[in-house]
Amino acid sequence: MKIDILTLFPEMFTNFIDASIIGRAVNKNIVTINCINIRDFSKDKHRRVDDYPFGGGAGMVMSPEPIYNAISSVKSEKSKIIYLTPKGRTYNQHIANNLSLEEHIILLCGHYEGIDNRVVEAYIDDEISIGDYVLTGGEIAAMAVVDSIVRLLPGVLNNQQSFVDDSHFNGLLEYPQYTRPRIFNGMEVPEVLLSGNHEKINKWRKYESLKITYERRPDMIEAKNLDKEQQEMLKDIIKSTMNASVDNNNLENKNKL
Ligand code: 6GU
Repeated sequence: MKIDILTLFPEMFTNFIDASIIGRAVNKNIVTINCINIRDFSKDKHRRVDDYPFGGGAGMVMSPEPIYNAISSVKSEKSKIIYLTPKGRTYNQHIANNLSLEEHIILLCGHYEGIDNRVVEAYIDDEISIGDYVLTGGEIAAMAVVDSIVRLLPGVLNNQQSFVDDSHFNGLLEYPQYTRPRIFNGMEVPEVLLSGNHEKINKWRKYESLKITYERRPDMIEAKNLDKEQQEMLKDIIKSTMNASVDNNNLENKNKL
């Protein structure tokens, strides 16, 4: 896969591209990541890349020519061109999975009050936001997108199993994990994980995954088709949370007396 990042701040990406799992994927030539400085494509003698908005209003708008020229310098028929903007559709694992199948991705990082809309209309295939909050620019969002895609590419993670259990990959949040020591500050690791009984362990993990998802992201439970075993587990989880809240109410009432 090839990824080109069009940005006014290419230096923000240096450590990100070199470090850890992304760095390893680059070294193994599984992915090529280039940063292109949009300012290099300004024809203006002061290398300006922004201008005042037509119609007035606060802030500056990124001019269309430097962005268009930067896109043209890397684009081919196979390129998927994505603009990172808080106005985009909200990024999720499903989008990451689809993007990991692309050959060439171009990520355009916006700044100021955004970019001239003619560029968006004519040259952008998709607009992505990484959540409902505003960042000063698209760079951190671009890093989130690159990271989530690259880790899915074959050969990047050592253990191919490792992303199928991830939170979100199968539409649920991940079960809790533990490592040594067996007792830490008086807290023990759940007994079942030490049992060596893999059927029991898998069942426990399936239950815990369902439970944490039900508690934190009921919307994900709604969206998912549960198998028979999960449906039974969910009934049990609902029952025990109702009992727990009854217990809590009793406790609260007791405390009031
Ligand atoms: Cl993609 N860009 C900016 N500037 N802010 C954001 C974002 C992107 N996603 C969430 N907030």
